[in-house]
Amino acid sequence: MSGSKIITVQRHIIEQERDHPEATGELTGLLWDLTIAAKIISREVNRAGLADILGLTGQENIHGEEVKKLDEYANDAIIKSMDHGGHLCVMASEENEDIIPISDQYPKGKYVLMFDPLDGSSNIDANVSVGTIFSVYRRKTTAGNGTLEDCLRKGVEQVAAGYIVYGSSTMLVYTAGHGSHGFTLDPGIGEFLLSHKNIQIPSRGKVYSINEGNANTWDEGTRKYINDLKKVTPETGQKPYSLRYIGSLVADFHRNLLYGGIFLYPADYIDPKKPKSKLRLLYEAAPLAFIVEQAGGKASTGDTAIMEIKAEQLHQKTPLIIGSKEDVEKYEGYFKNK
Ligand code: AFP
Repeated sequence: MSGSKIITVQRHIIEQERDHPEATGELTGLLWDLTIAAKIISREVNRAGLADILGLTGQENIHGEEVKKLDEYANDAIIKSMDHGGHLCVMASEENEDIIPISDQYPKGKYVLMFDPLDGSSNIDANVSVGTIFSVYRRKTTAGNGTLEDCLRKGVEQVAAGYIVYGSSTMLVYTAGHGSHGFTLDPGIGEFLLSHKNIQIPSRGKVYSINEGNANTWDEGTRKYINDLKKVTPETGQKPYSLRYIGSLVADFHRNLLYGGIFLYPADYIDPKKPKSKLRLLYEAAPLAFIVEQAGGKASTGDTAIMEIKAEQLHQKTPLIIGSKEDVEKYEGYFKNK
């Protein structure tokens, strides 16, 4: 074992809180509960490949209940881990059409939790990394049950955000506004240990991540930008960027966060009067924007900072261009001049 300190996520959260004497410990409790949900989901995701041979899905379990699909399982695991802790007044999930109230039997807290329980789950049967994304806001209403108003927010109002990527190992990356930090789950002891302190995304990358099959639906600026990334200019030494696209947002984002690069899911302009986006503002774009900004990167729609968009609807969609600062800024130049 090397000489570096072993820091669990719990200790890290507590130590961050100590720097803020006004903190009540509620956010610490909330984040702690979330790590429990993450471990439960991680265990289940790791067993996914055994589902058919062990009869884990699409059949009845020993209690005679039908075994749920993994995204529903993850959704339930988060709700059941979070609803009774007294930290939350309301939740919203990518899987639920409406807000999720806290049951009358449980105390209500001052925070709002929004999450995408298992993003990229269509990839799971191929053993591709998937992820959970979460976002925490302080409530706007003052007492009782939280409302839709508590959920329809601007990204800049987030107090914490994070994701868990279930990959070759399970990693949690979170920010509470003091840098973005990564923890790797040690399955032997069941703890997330600090492995990536104060992550800094390189200011420029060599990778772009986009679904190029959609090229005919893009705006002119995006088309030109992507074309230019492939150019070779011997005079300046510019080499083409490499394309890396998994199709699982957390996995694509995580790689680019560590190595540098740009992820793009622009709007579909097949009908130029009605551009259509795919990714969700509250459950995907805003939390990842908070994390990338805390790591020195940037997130944009092309002309607006993701963090500045006020949600009008729970499942609102947005274009998402996210990653290394200089790469995102360069894209914005192309987008504005389209
Ligand atoms: P699923 O959860 O249905 O697999 O969708 C994944 C996702 O929302 C996001 O994780 C990917 O970045 C994006 O969709 C991929 O979309 P395309 O398949 O259109 O490229």
